[in-house]
Amino acid sequence: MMNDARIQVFEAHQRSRGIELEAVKQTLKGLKIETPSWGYGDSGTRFKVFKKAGVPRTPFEKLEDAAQVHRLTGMSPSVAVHIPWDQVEDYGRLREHAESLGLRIGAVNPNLFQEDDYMFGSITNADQSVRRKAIDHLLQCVEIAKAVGSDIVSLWLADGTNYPGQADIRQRKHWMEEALRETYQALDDDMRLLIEYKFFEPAFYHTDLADWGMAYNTALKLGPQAEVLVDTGHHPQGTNVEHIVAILLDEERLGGFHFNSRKYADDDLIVGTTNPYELFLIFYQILAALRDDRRPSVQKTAQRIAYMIDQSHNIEPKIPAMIRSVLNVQTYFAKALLIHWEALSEAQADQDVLRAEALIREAFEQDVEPLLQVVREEMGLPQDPMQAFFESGYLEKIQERGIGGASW
Ligand code: RM4
Ligand code: MN
Ligand code: MN
Repeated sequence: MMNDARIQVFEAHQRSRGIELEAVKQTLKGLKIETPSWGYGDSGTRFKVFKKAGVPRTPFEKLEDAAQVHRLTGMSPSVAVHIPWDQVEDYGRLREHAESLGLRIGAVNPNLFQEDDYMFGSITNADQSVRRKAIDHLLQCVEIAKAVGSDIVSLWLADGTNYPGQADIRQRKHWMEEALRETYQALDDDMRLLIEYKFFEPAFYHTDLADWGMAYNTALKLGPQAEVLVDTGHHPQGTNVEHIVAILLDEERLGGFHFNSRKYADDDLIVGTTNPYELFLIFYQILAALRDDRRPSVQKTAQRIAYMIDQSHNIEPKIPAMIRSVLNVQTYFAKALLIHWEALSEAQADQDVLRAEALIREAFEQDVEPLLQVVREEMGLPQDPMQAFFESGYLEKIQERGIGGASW
């Protein structure tokens, strides 16, 4: 039941802050967050994969679980796939299955890190036949994207070395650029290649695409259909991720996000659990770009950002973990929508440091739950998607799948 008094208090409070709630609600209703097929499967650390009962056994069942998240949150109509984890004989059938569930298939992620051949690298391997094999996989993923009706191929390259002197870093860079050029050329005009960077792991000395600058430089060389993907867990400690976001927006090359939380490394925990202020500040930069009427092309970049989740649920039940993640993204997005932009511009023009900081923090501290309740009601969604999921009987139903579902 909606708590009317709480909503009235919220609305009155926002009115007194000078916030136009209708526009905020409209923007909130448009927020879409893609969930990853691999987040529904079993995963673990290098020490252990805990096998859970009820985990999807096939890509088709992963889509069925993802459909629950969308049904209850109204925010996740697309699902990213990873090839070969989600390899099927007939991609037309996979697409139809997604559509029958009210979903579509989103980013296609080539996997260039699990074959023995790739021990010393894939598209940067000194062995020409391994490079060829890796490029062929990239090309196959472009074709799969076309077959499932997706316009995004999203590449994280695991290539790197463990020791100084192990390989010729500059030669590898050229091989990588060659491979990505060939991949880029296979894209249809309306497709995008997202390039995801990460500073370490599985390699520990150097990684061929280690940071946003390398990813951006590569995208720039490839052309306008290549953009950078920011995974929030892929930076050294202390990195100002929202600054990177602002720069990539301004350069019109921010293609998408992999949201997740981290405390130490690439922890892939439920988004918003460790550093919610960072998530909020990322949205602050995006909303600022969306409002920048002087720069229509930056606005366009901000409008088509692909928001995706990239998590591994090692110990927690996967579907509710995904629901929590989607709801957390929505919460911190909603808070950023409550920034008082005009007051902020004035404070910045006056170089009023304390007021500017206070305006940002004040938005972060707003309780947006009443707002989200109204939005959910207007969208015909359950007031409490988490509770609705636990009451739906779906978790009990999938127990019949038994133990031994999909895992990497
Ligand atoms: C990587 C990276 C990729 C993800 C793989 C499984 O660290 O985040 O996006 O696809 O993990
Ligand atoms: Mn990622
Ligand atoms: Mn990662």
